[in-house]
Amino acid sequence: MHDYDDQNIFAKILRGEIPNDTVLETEHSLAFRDIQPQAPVHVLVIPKGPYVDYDHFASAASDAEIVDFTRAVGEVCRQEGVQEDGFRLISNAGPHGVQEVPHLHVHVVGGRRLGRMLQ
Ligand code: IU
Repeated sequence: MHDYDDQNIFAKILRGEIPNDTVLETEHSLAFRDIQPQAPVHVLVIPKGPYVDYDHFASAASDAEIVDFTRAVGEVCRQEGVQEDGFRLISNAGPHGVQEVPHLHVHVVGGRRLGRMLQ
């Protein structure tokens, strides 16, 4: 279920094999701009550990990793200035969630009024 592919693009970003536009780095998390932004603010926040999706992370990560990641998402929202007008957090998982990259990521999307749901 949670087989981790260490050749996925975010694993390569974490290993420094592929460049990225970092907005925040913490002990256990990295946040960088999505290469195909869907809104003025579109940042991906990922844990540095090899977790496929939210369920895998929530069940296998340490408390320290979970706290760090949760705080990193909040810090990105503050840093990007979307706290006041609002934003959306999305984490796609598996085929029904149309997850493209099998490494947990939370999309932080904002900077404009969004539709009721993203496709
Ligand atoms: P997902 O469907 O939630 O798995 O979306 C993956 C996201 O990763 C998508 O928004 C891509 O534009 C984004 N992305 C990226 O930022 N950098 C990359 O090298 C690749 C995908 I490949």
